[in-house]
Amino acid sequence: MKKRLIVPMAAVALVGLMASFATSAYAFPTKTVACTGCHSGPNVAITTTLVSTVGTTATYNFSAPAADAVVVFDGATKIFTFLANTGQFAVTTGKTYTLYAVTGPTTGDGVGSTTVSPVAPVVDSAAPVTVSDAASTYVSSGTIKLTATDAGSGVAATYYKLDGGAQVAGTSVTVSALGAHTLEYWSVDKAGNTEAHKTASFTITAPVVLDTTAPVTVSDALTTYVSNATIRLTATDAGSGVAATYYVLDGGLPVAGTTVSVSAAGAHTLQFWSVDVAGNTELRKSAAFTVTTPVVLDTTAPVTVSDAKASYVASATIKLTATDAGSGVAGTYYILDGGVQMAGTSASVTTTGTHTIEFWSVDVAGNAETYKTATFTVTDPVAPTTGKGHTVKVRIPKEHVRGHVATLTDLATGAKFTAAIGERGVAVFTDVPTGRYKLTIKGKHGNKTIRTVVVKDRVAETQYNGEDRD
Ligand SMILES: [Ca+2]
Ligand SMILES: [Ca+2]
Ligand SMILES: [Ca+2]
Repeated sequence: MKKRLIVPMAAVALVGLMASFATSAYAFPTKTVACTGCHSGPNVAITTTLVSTVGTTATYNFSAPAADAVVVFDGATKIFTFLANTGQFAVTTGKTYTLYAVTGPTTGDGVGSTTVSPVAPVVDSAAPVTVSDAASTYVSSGTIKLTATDAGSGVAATYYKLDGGAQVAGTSVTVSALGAHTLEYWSVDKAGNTEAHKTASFTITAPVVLDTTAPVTVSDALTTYVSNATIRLTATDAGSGVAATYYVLDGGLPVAGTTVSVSAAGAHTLQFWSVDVAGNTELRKSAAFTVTTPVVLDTTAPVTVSDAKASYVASATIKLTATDAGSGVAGTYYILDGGVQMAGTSASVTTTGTHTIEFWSVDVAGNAETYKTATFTVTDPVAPTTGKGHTVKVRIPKEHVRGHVATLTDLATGAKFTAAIGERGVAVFTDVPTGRYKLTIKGKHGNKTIRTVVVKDRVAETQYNGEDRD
């Protein structure tokens, strides 16, 4: 019976044990009270998984497949008891919690433990800070490094744009293009904070090279040009580069330049050379060329004019003058009175009468002018003249006898001309200019003015047969 009771008791005790398991039946270890020997059996594996952290509350799942029970301690305080081998619990961040797993209440049973230390999510509102190591000048090429730091969530990425180009992710950029450059750069942290863009300016310079070689200049000069020569000089230099090109035309003064224009016809000589930036001077070169006069197409005949007047006395000399636009006058010709063709620009005629001269010219290109005609007359001289005036014969009335003297007095100038009265009462005055004269006779009755005598051009003889007048 007792045993029978015991059995039920045992059963009850078992039930009671089961009922009190969470509080006392399992002797879990604590931080402050060592349960020495409570559990010394095989290790009971236990793992935790962080489910979430919201604010300061972290939620974990645990798993201890071999365990019968699991407890969670906050320091020395047991805060959760699980009579199960899986479960979930929530704790406040900022502390370390210990989980124990056991397989039974006796010392022969196993035990295991683990800890969790939940932390609150980082609150990050500050952008990263990126710095560059860019120098102001690089020779040949430069490599700029970007270094970003972030307080909080940490740097997610660093970006840059070179000279306004495409956005590139990276922290190092190498530039070798000569000249000035601008690098724009910034970083983004893991919380999504983007740094304000920064810029670095720098210049890539060409390396300094030792240049001991003079430039080389070439010309495109031809040997012959028509009307105008334009010669171009092209210089190249290995090293420091061409500083200047010079030339001398026909031994003149040096001129800086690379283009030479010459329009003066004839032979020319061009000397040219260049100097590089390092000061190396090229030996002068020379080009000889000729500028020729252009061939003009001439289809226009010359034009000839004569100075022929309508009439001439005693003789005529006709001058012919020819001009030509283009090739120029080759020759001038004339035919006088239908005679033989003559070459020349002057024709003389002494034969009295009416004459005709035909004249024309031919140019170098062979264009012949249509002949022109001039008609003129040559007459005999009206009277012989001597010196500056005329010979004047005056017949004096018979009472003024031979041996007396006749005088012509110019009424305008008072000039006097005298002549002896010869046979038949004729007095001959020579070299008397045209004009009006007073005729005076010096006879036995003294001086007597006879009359006025008019001497006209080409009227050589004036006679007076009139009466005496005072
Ligand atoms: Ca940050
Ligand atoms: Ca050079
Ligand atoms: Ca012509």
